[in-house]
Amino acid sequence: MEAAKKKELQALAVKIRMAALEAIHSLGSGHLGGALSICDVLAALYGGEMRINVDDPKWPERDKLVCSKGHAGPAVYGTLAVKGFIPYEELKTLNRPGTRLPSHCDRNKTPGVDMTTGSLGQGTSLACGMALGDKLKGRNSQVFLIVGDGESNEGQVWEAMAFASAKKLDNLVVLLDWNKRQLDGWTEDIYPMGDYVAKFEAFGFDTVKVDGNDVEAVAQALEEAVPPEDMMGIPGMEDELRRPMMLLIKARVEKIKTD
Ligand SMILES: Cc1ncc(C[n+]2csc(CCOP(=O)(O)OP(=O)(O)O)c2C)c(N)n1
Ligand SMILES: [Mg+2]
Repeated sequence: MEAAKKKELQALAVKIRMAALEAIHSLGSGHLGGALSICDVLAALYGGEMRINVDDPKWPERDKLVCSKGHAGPAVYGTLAVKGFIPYEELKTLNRPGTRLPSHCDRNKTPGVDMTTGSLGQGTSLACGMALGDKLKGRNSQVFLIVGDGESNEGQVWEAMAFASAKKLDNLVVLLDWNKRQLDGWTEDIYPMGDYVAKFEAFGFDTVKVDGNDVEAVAQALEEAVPPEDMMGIPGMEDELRRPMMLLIKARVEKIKTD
């Protein structure tokens, strides 16, 4: 990646972090950690990888984001404000009466939000439906799905992942936010899920592990995740490429021993 592009993405990630913080600070409460852990991912997506149109947020051919961990709404809103989908000042209305920015993502309220989420697990099935729908319509669109590591305790996540693989949803990119926390505890203590990479590979996904606090690394992994068009149509090769993708977004968080 060119140095200028890297700088641009890093600056965008900082802006998104600040915007998410400002929104949550103005309200006085919210899922701060869950929002902050996806800011670099959002910068990589909205800073280049995603095909979007600020003037036409519902453009059918666009790439779509499903933030299945809907409680990270303030990070999504921060991104949309920085990109110009909503006025920056509106962030201060987070979860206030009459707002277009409820605490959890709502596609009927916020321009640029592609799917309503908040009940953990459900966004995964919705994203698969959207990816399949885009394929049936012949659209060249990607669906990016952010899933929490705690959220992956939900059986619905695995039902959806099996579906994605069975339907060869190569236009689906799952970003598993391995921030190691869920609400007030360590994911490992509450309900350890073992090896995410092995699980997703067993479900028929291609997988990549990436440093979730390195926006350049996330952007590069995303670029490689989207199947190259010129490889399609090659007999024998096509089936190999028609697999959904999972990026394990590893936060630089380590368990602190207190004893
Ligand atoms: C079905 C369902 N059960 C419980 C909750 C309450 N809840 C909100 S956030 C959260 C923890 C989620 O952890 P994780 O997916 O790791 O997200 P993070 O906070 O790390 O972003 C829970 C249990 C919910 N939103 N939906
Ligand atoms: Mg988590």
